[in-house]
Parts: sequence; structure tokens; C-alpha cells
Amino acid sequence: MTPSSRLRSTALLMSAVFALTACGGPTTLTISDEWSRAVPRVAEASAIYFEITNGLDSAVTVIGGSSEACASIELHETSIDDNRVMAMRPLADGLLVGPGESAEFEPLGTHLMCIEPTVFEGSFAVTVDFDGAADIEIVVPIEDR
Ligand SMILES: [Cu+2]
Repeated sequence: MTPSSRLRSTALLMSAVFALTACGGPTTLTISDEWSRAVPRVAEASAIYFEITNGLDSAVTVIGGSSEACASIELHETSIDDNRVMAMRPLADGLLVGPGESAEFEPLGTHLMCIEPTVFEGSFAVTVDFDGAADIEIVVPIEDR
């Protein structure tokens, strides 16, 4: 690509961005890349991961969730202490995602915890509960990552 054609395509991209912004842009709250790590049938809990993108112009707070495939769902964060012992603890105040920000729910980080899972292969539906926005239903594939 010559410098001038690169410039042209950048200009095109910029105008596309402006066009999106002009009509309000993506003003939605979205959840993507959802998955749950496969666990053995004796497991007492399994973790649910995803990315939240807050395209709204106000903050939202993830406060938990529910699923017919779990006795309950808790919002957890993972910490590792000085002795390299990993622990999870509930995020009592939820997880705030500011306007225009995104949050990654990932292994060794924040996650939803499915307590007493009843589905161990395929996928299951989860409702993610928010303060400041409508709850979102996602279908979480169980993966052997
Ligand atoms: Cu957990």
C-alpha cells in the first residue's frame, strides 16, 4: 500500500466512524465471547466468562445472574495472596462498567460462578443482571479450553 492510498483508506475509515457517531453510534450494552469451562459432573461450581461492552452513555453495574442450569449464580473475583494461594471472593457491590468502557470476565479474574451446575456439555442459558440497564440473556457454550 502506498502512503497516499493508506491515507485515503484512513480518511474513508474516519468518515465511516463519523457517520456512526452522527446517528448516535452503538448505544447498547452488549455481552460477547461468552463461554464456560467444562467441569466434571461432581464439580460443585463452574465459572462463566465473557466480555461486557457498555455503549450506553451511563454507567451500569453487573450485580449477578441466574440460570436454570445452576442452583444460584454468584459474582466473584479471583485473588492470589503472597503464598500464591488462589482464592475467590464475592464482589458484594457488583462490578461497575463506565460509559464507553468494557470489562473482561476471564480466568483468574472476575467471573460469574454457577453454583451446583446441572448442565455439563453443550450450552446453557444465563440471565446476567444489571443495575442501570435491562438484564441480558446469553447462551453460554461449555468449552474445554
Ligand atoms: Cu468463583
